[in-house]
Amino acid sequence: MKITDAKVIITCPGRNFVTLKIYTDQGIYGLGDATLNGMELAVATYLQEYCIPILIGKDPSNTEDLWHYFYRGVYWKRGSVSMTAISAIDMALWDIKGKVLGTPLYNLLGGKSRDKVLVYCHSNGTDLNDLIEKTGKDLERGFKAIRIQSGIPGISHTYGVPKDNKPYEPAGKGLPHEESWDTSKYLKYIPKVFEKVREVYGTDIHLLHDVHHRCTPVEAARLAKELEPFHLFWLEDPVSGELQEGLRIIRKQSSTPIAIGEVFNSVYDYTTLVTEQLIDYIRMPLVHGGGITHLLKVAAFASIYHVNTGFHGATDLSPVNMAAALHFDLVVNNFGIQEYMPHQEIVNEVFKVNYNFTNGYMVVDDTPGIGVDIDEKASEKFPYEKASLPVNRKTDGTMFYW
Ligand code: CS2
Ligand code: MG
Repeated sequence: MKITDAKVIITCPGRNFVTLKIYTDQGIYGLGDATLNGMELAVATYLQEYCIPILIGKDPSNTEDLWHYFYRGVYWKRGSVSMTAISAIDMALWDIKGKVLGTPLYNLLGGKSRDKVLVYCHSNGTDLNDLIEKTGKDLERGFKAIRIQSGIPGISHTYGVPKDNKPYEPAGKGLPHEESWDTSKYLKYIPKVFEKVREVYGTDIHLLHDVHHRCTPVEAARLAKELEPFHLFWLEDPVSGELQEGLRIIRKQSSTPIAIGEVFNSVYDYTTLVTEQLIDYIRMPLVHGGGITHLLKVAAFASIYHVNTGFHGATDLSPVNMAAALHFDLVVNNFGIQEYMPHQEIVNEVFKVNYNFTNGYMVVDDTPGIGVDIDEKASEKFPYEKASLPVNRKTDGTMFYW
């Protein structure tokens, strides 16, 4: 079998998505997600100018060799842009493999270890009352695990909380807008938020929280310790995680489970974190972490150290990634949880999905390969629109992590 062509489809049904479509001489094609929020065109260009010409004529069955061609073989390696491109290629090749063999992706990865995938949603309140109301609605919808984010008094715009009561979308139109941040106000308020949520909804639900990289290790240690009584499922990205050793400070102080790494893209970002058991969940998603081929290895490595998966699943990852992640989640023994931020309805005009949510869990059907298709004609109705993630400054103007 040979790859005859590949193309990059960029579309914006409510938000931008980049999809790689690889064609073969057997009339079968595969799809891979190549969406990197705010940097869509950089990935598209890397795929179009560098990767696609190399792929043409290669045997798509050789997923392992082709992965190493684009990782080990390429001198300028790693980084979000090139790893997203590798992920898209890898996903599309596994999709082809499944379609050729007439079997869903989960069978190729080892078969089902569970029947359904535990997912968590986002409950984002502009203030505590709004949060309590929204959490109640999420519970009514059947969610068993909920990520709790709240507006903070005295901070004009908090990560994860939409201003206009619309569903939260991280990227805004045009160039990055600036937000402002005050760690001390945040640290003072968040324990009260969890105290209230537990008081109202009890201890049966799983609660999660995303710090979004905004603490130093010692601040994160204080937060993790103060949140201990509320038994979080996890505290996400308490620090930026570039300094892996920094997690030792948090770990020594607290037993609150830690999830990290939605912005990571290689197993090498995780070595100290995993071997020293400084975290409990790996967040790196298939779409940014080198695809199925790499994540299978990362998950196996993590499992030796009792670290589980908890893949990133925000709306800026396309339905192709979501379905591929669900196949993966069904298989690996050390699956922990999957993030599920439902896409807007309009996304279904372009992507035909094969998964659904019922009562706290998600499943994919038995369509061969990943099982998601793209309607190219419909995708043309939604041309690319420039959008960027915000940047963040401390209240005195100092540039900070967003
Ligand atoms: C977040 C994301 O889902 C998460 O945990 O951290 O909303 C993240 O900010 C976006 O995916 C960025 O594009
Ligand atoms: Mg996050």
